[in-house]
Amino acid sequence: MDLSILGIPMDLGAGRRGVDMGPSALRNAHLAGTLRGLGHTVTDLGDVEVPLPETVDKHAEGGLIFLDPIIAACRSAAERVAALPEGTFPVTLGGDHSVSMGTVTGNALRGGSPRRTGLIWVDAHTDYNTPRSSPSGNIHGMPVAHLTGLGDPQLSGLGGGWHLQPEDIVMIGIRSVDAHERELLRGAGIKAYTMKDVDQLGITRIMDETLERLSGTERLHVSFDADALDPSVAPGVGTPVPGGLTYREGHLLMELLSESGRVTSLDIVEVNPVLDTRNQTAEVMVGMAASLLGQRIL
Ligand code: HAR
Ligand code: MN
Ligand code: MN
Ligand code: MN
Repeated sequence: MDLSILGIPMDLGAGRRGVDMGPSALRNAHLAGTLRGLGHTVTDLGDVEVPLPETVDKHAEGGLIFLDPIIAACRSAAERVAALPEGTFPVTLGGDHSVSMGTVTGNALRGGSPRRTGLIWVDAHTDYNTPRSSPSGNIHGMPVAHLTGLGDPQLSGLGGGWHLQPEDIVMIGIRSVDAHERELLRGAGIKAYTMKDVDQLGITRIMDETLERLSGTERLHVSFDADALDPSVAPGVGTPVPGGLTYREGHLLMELLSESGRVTSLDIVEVNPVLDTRNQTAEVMVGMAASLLGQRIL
C-alpha cells in the first residue's frame, strides 16, 4: 500500500503541555521504517504548521480554550488529507485528540465528494463534550461531538456541512466519561464499548460486532488515543486512566481490523514524550500501527 505520514504537532487542545512532540517521538520510534519493513511504500509529508501556545492568545471563546488556532490547524490538516490521492492510506500523528476533527473530515472528503465514513474511536474517553458540557474547556475532550455537528459552529463546520452519522461511530476502551457528557451520549446513537464490555465480551466479539455495525460504510477511520491502553503499557499520556486495554488487547484489536481489510486511514494521538519513559509509549503505538498494517506473528 501507499502510506502517507502527516504530523499535526498540536497541544493547544490538551490541559498539559507536551503532546505537540508526539509526531517527533513516533518518527524517532521508527514509524516509517517499520511500515516499510511490512512492504509498504511510505512517504513522510512532514508536519502541518501549528502555532506554539506561547505565541497565541489563550482566551477561551465561549468556553473553548485556544479555539482560533485549533480551527486553523484542523482546517490545514483536513485540507492536506483531503488532497491525498484516493488509493493512499493516511497515517496522521497527533498532537492532542482535537486534531481528529481535521483528519476525519479530510478523510471523509477525500476524492472530492463526501463518502460515508465509519469511525472507530479507541480511547479511555468518549471525547463527546460540547463547549457547554465540558468541565475543562479543553477541546481535545470535544472532537466526536463536533464531528457529528454539535457544539461550536466553526469547529463542527470544518467539513462544510458534512458530518459523521452517530450510528457510524464505535468507541472502544471507554472508562472515563464526564457527568454531562454521559447525558449527551445517552440516546445519541453512538455505540460505545466500555472496559467492562471488553472484560465481559472480549476483543474478538467486540470487533466482530463493530465490523458488522459499520459494514455499510465506504471508508473506515481508526482514531487511536494512546490513553486507551493501560498506563502500565502507555505511560506517556496527559490524562492516564487506570484499567485500560492490555498490550495484547490493543494488538488483537488492530490485527482483527487488519484482517478485515476495511480500514482506510489511521490517527495515532495523545502520545506525550514529556511524561513518557524512554519513548516507550511511542514505541508501543508504532507497534499498534504495524499490527493494523499487516504485521503478523507468524
Ligand atoms: N473529559 C475530559 C474533558 O473534557 C478529559 C478528556 C480529554 N482527554 C483526552 N481525550 N485525552 O481523550 O476535559
Ligand atoms: Mn481522546
Ligand atoms: Mn483519551
Ligand atoms: Mn455543521
